[in-house]
Formats: sequence, structure tokens, C-alpha cells
Amino acid sequence: MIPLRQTWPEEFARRYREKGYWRGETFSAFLRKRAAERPDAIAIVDRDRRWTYAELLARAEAAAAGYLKAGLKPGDRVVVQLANIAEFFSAVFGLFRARMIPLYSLPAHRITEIAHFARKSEAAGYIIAERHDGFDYREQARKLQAEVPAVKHVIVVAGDAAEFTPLATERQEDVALPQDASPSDVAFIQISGGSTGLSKLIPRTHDDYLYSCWASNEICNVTAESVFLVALPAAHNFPMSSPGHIGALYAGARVVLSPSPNPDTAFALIERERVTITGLVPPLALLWLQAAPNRTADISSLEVLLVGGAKFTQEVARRVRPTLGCTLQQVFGMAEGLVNYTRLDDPEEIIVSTQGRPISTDDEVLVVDDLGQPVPEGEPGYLLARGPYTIRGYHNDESANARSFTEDGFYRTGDIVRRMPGGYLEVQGRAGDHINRAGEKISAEEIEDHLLAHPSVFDVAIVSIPDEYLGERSCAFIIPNGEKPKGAALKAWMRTRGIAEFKVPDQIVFVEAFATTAAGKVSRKELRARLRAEFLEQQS
Ligand code: AMP
Ligand code: DBH
Repeated sequence: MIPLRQTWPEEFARRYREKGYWRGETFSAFLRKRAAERPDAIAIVDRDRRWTYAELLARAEAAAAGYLKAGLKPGDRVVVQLANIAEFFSAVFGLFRARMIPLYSLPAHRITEIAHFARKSEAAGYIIAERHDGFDYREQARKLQAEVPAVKHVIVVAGDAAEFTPLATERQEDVALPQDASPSDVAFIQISGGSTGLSKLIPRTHDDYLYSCWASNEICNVTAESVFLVALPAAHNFPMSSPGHIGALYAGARVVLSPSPNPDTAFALIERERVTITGLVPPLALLWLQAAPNRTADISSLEVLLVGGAKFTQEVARRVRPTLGCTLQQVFGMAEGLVNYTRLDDPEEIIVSTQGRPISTDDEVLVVDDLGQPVPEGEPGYLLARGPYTIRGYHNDESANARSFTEDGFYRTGDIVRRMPGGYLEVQGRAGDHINRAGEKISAEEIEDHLLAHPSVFDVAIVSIPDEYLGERSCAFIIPNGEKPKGAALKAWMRTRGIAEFKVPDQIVFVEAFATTAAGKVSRKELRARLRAEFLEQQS
């Protein structure tokens, strides 16, 4: 097995420890501590179920023993694919307790993506619920085991487990639990949105991730009295860590799971549970703003609405306080690390017009030109980042690492930003070719590769088109091979490729040829830019 590591050069690691960022805690240790301090406080609310910290800990330990009994071993990587249900937490904290490594996939992922995650991480297990949104994950588990036989263990946390292993909920006393992980060990694997090709694997350590969570708590004012609503998918890095459900649990606060981010469901939960803070991507924030004037629920407990994942337009941002009666906090983050927030006491102008400034004074942020030279304040440039919770490399991907990190360890975020006075960043766009569709990042290259496998597609370019609601939508420009296929048929065919629905192109445009230059073929990047410009010109 390729070792899972995330290491900072010793001089950096020493500084991060000395400054108290890395506290030497693990996920398991902090949960044990909270359960000892406030056993009867409610940790997780899922519909009519309320788990206390003591119960969450007991369930995590039962799950851990169950995994070991089933044959999983410490160090094993396990693909977790769960929606917003309480068992997400017992399953994952159980993995931490058994020193196994969760890889967080999203409920929307389908077999092609799950198989990629399993192969790339050399996973031995797959954790699912029987179904969610009408989709049977046991079917997907069968396909996965056929494609990647190394995935020997499938654990089903809710519903009918069929031939698989149900999640253990009673502690088996004859199974000894291993020693805790070391705080500098990799705790779990997040996945990158990915701008080139398939998603990359992001190993995060206990030390670095917990730092980003507790420091976020201070910036977002999350305390033991807070009630955090998880409206986005719990496995996403944003609702997990900014400050997220992990931040909330670290604070000893209450985590309320929303089965859907729709305003009707969420507003009712905010009223019932007296929710104080939650996070949304911009299209959902817009939906909440539209629904708010006609609401019947009392949402006055809401103090902070975090918005991030994609650019939040200033005009909409201005409406948050008057319409929802809470403070907007913009957050610009990435699963690779660096997270920026506007501060709760910033002037309204800063809050609505910037994407915030880094968490830490030890976040080193560079804004550079094409040659890697720093640009003056206020000028757009590429954002590079290095710091106490920004990774130094992806797992098992040398070529991505060569592209995405500078020699001195800065992560090339791919974002184009302007640095304003006070270190506030304004996101201008991005260098890479991904589509940011309502906060979901889609790699153009990945989708092009799928479409090129269709016999009627001669060539294709996937381009992001500005979209009033989604922020960006994906458009496939296709040169047909012979007779033009039907757009709807192509979309239906894409769905058979085993990929998340959000990756199916929103729009298909057939063209006869792609532009070339006198020098020959244009680069993909240039081609996509031209197609976008021509398309937008025709629309106007
Ligand atoms: P991911 O790689 O999937 O973790 O996505 C991180 C990327 O999302 C960032 O590099 C940005 O491109 C984008 N992003 C996140 N938050 C914001 C924001 N508040 N404004 C603009 N873009 C954002
Ligand atoms: O988009 C993201 O990945 C993101 C957005 C806001 C993120 O990872 C985060 C905050 O931590």
C-alpha cells in the first residue's frame, strides 16, 4: 500500500506546534473529552433522534469494534458515502477510533467516481446507507466489488443491509480497540473538485484540520451554546470545517442535520432547534432570500449565515442582513486548506464586497503574475498559499503535485484574486478550466473524456457559461461524427457513464469545427475561452 502522509518541513511543523496551532489532539481524543465534560449535552439532531455526546461516543466505539470484528484493520482506507444522517457521525468517528481512514465521497457520486476513489486510495471498505433519494447504494456496492475486488468490506449504516455487514451499534466487549492515532497522522481523505482530469485525493492530518476548525470557531463565534445547521452535504469540506460540524462538535455545540437545504425544511428546523449558524452556497442563499418574506417559521435565532463555495455577488450579499436578520459571513475556502472569512465585526462594505482574509497570521498568501512575481495590492494575480493547515501534496499523484505546488511548498490554488487593504481577498476568477456549478467543481477534461467515448462525438470542449442562478453552468460544444445525435439522447447516455448528475452538461451546442490558428491547433484553454466569448456574443 502506498503510505498516506501529509508532512510539513520540520522547521514549519515546529513553528506550528510552538505557536499552539497544532494542539496534539486527535478526532477520537476530542470526542472522548467532550463526552466526559458534557455527557448529556445534545451532539447530533437528526429528525426525531437526538444523540448526546455520551451516546455519540458509545456508538462510535461500538462501530469501531464492529469494523475490526468484520475484518477491517487499522490503517485501512474506507470510502464513506452517506447523506445527512446521524450515522454519518457514528460511522466516521468509529473509523477514527479504529484508526481507519475515511475518504469522503458525496451522495451524488456514482460508480465511475466511487471506483476511482477506491482504486486511488487502495480502499478496503465502503460505507453506505441502503438508500437515499431513491437510489439503492447496495447495488452500487455490488458494482464496486465487481470492479475493485480489494474493497472486501461493505458496511450498511441504515436500512436493510442485504448480504453486507450492518453498522454495529452495540459494543462487542471481546474486541480490543487500538491505541489512538498520532496527531500528525492523516485522519481522513477529502477530494478535490479537480480542474484537470479526475478528482485528486487530499490527505488531512488531525493536527492541521482541527486547527482550522477551532480557529474558525473563534472567527465565527461558535461556542458550546451554538446550534449549527448542516444544510449542505455533510461530507463537503465547507460544512465540515468552516467551522462546520467538526468545529461545532469540537466546541461541544449542537449539530442539527437538515435532510435538504430547501428553505421550507431548513426554516422549520431553525425554528424548532433555535439554530444560530449555518452555511450555504450562493444559489441556495438566493433561494432562502426569495423564500424568506413569505415564511411562517420564526428564524430569529439565526445569528450568522456563512456563504461560500462560489462567488457571492455583492447585490445579493447586501440583502442578507435586512431579509434574514442575521450577519453574513463570506467564506472562501478549499479542501486543500486555506480558508478566508470576513469577520463578524467588519464594516458592511467589507462583508458584502470581499471574500474575507485568511484564518491565521501564519497563512502565507502570495498573489503573483504569470512569471511568479508578486503583483501590487489591488491588482489581480494567481493566488498561492502555504500555512499550518494547507496541504503540501496530494496522495499518490506525482504529476498533479508537480503542477499544483511550487518548489517551496506553496499550493497553487488556481484562483485569480485581488488583495485589498487589510489582506482581504476578492475572488476575480480562476486560472484552471473547471466549472464552478453552484459550488460543485466540475473538471472540463473529465467530462470531455466521457463524451469522446460516444461514437457520434468527433470532438468536444466543455465550457463554463455564466448562469443567473447556478453562477456557472456547463456547456458542451460538440463536433458530431457524421450524423448529429440528439442532445437529450447524449445527456441520457452520459447518465449511463456512472457519474454524478451535476456533471451531465447543462447545455449542448453542435458546431462544425473548432477554431485553429495559422500555427495549428489552439490550446484547449484558449479554445474554451473562444467558444465562451462567441457564445456570449451571440446571446447578447
Ligand atoms: P474545492 O477544490 O472543491 O475544495 O473548491 C475550492 C474552490 O472553490 C476554490 O479554490 C475557489 O475556486 C472556489 N471557492 C470557494 N469559496 C469561494 C468563494 N467564497 N468565492 C469564490 N470562489 C470560491
Ligand atoms: O468550496 C470549498 O471547497 C469551500 C468553501 C468554503 C471550502 O472547502 C471551505 C469553505 O472550507
